[in-house]
Amino acid sequence: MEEWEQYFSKNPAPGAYALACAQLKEFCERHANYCPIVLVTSGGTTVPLERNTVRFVDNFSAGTRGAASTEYFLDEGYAVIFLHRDKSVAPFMRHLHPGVLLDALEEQEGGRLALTQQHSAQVHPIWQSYQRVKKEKRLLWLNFTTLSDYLWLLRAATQCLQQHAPSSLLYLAAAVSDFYIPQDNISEHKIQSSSGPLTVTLELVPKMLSPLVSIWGPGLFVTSFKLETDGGMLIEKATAALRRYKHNLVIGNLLQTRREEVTLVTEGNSCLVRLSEQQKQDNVEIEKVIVQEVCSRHRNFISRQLQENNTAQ
Ligand code: PAZ
Repeated sequence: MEEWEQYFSKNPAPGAYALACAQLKEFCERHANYCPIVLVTSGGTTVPLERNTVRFVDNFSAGTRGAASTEYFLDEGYAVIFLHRDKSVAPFMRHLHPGVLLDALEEQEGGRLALTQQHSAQVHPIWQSYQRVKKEKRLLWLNFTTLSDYLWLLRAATQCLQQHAPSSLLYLAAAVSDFYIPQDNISEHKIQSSSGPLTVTLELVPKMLSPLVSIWGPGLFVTSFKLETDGGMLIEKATAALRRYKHNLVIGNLLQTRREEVTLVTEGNSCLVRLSEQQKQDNVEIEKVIVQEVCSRHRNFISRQLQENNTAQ
């Protein structure tokens, strides 16, 4: 049995998983004939140290990339499955920071609170887009917290979308833990400090891109992200991932500069995307540029696949 198969040999948490699978099926069937569908993964996964979890290992990702990209995919006409870390940055809502919101309100006659004219003008187009997407039911919200929740949902979503290849796209922006504690080794209850210093051994998570590309989602356009902190390694690591998993696109980014530049790596080619000074002044988000580029490559991919299918017939 492959390592990844062992991971899925245990059952998922009951209830929420079954509901998510039903939602995925309904969502994909409803949209597949009308628009392309993208799975956007977003935010970081946790690795619990205890089964009744008090403590866990986490990472830095707030989910900004995934949330912003979701809005731009919706603008491009996609239906979006937004698989995100619970309480991470959310599309549309991200523009309304709770702290700032209090400053954006003013008291009207009669004591009613309303947005100031300036804030109302800013929020209005976001509110309109949100309402349109909601009416068209083009956004499916699925959430995870732990690595395990994430992996089960990733597999289910990929298998659903596979039925609708090549017009479905995976955009894997979540920061997924590379390490975990297997179920059998997790302490049932809160680890006691009275037992002295804690030594934890984290095992390597099986590389899920491998079954994802070749078994769960063959024929899908798969875009993964690769994060590094050492600029000298980025392209090499991104290229190695592409060669190893044989998917369509790796987007390399550095922790320090990820809001202003990324590198799109395909077989034999790497293309730096960097916001210009003008774009920064105009508050253009890099996700807008990334998503436009990914959609254009996805459209070319679809055309090529259709041509190949026609030639084969
Ligand atoms: O969530 P965020 O906007 O703060 O960061 C985005 C990101 C750096 C997590 C993403 O662009 C990324 O690189 N995800 C993949 C990370 C990896 O597994 O290498």
